[in-house]
Amino acid sequence: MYGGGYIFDEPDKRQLKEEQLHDDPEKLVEFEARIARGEKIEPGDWMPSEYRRQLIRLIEQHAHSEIIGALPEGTWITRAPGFKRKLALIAKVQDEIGHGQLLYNAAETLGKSREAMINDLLSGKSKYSNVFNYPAETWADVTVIGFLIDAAAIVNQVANAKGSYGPYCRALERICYEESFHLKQGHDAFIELATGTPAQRAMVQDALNRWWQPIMHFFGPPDKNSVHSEKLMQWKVKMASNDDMRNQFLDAYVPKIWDLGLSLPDENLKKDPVTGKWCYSDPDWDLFKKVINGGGPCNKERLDVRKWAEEHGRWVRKALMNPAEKTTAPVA
Ligand code: FAQ
Repeated sequence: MYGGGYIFDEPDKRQLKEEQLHDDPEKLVEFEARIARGEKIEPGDWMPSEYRRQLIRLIEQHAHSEIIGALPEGTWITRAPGFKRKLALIAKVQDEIGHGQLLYNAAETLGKSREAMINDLLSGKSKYSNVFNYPAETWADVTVIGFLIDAAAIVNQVANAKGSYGPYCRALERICYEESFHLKQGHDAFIELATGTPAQRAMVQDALNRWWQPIMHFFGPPDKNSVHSEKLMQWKVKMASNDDMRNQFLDAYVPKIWDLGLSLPDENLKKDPVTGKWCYSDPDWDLFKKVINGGGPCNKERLDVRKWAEEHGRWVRKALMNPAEKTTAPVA
């Protein structure tokens, strides 16, 4: 256990069924009417137990993604090419950790403690975004993350900022302002390589080839296989389906990549002129499942770093909680 006991634990499925039986049907009707009228639900308001459980799951996974997501780029702070790129990267990584804080705060309003969320991340019980389980091998990888993963995150977050749960929407609004700036710095660094020397172009092409499939996975399984979309969309937590978000992303960013004379590793990728939807090869969904369940190339490394940080920061948390008590830093 990291950092103490549970104030709240996510109910298991049997417990949840039990709770749902006690959801007052009249209150449920009124709740759904409020959602239909576009009202925001606030922490003290009545909400069905399944709405609470789903929000905790989604916001918590999002928070974990931000703090784990800082790691691939974080490893490049000391190696960023030049002073200005280094400054921008330091600021971006700090912002991502700040987003994690905002999101943990939003999830806490639903009754799950920070300690319980961190414990669930470190034990592997909670998920975080698939994309952060791949290594950032070259500087070009950092530009692909800053440009395309931030872009993908913005597509998702701009949509969901209009959702039904007040604290999550307000956190997303602020996050989107910062992510938009991240996207600009990522795009700028990406263009610099794409319009640079043959070696720089080759490096960015190689990074695109390796990151394309994880980025296609980022929006989640196809709608027909999405477990949670139906309920989440009914309750306006998710404001666009996985396939719609993927399509929006392709619409906005594939032309920008092609305009730079770069290619994407999918010969079936094209926009259908009749439907306006993008066609693409199905990414490997078995690989996606493996990666999100702990079997990706960097899952162990990512969690090990967080465990180290948790252990080595314990004395600081203890000192903050009990300023009168004598605390000493562990010897490194
Ligand atoms: N990775 O039924 P659905 C960022 C899981 S922030 C891992 O379709 P849902 C910022 C899903 O949890 C990036 N797991 O799920 C940044 C579920 O498993 P469960 C994170 C995934 O929730 C940029 C199962 O598959 N953003 O990048 C993924 O309706 C650069 C079935 O799937 C958010 O978290 C995945 N990609 O839709 C930081 C936004 N996709 O829980 C640093 C909030 C699906 O039943 C550098 N989240 N799964 O065991 C969402 O909008 C939704 O959760 C989706 C998935 C759209 C991701």
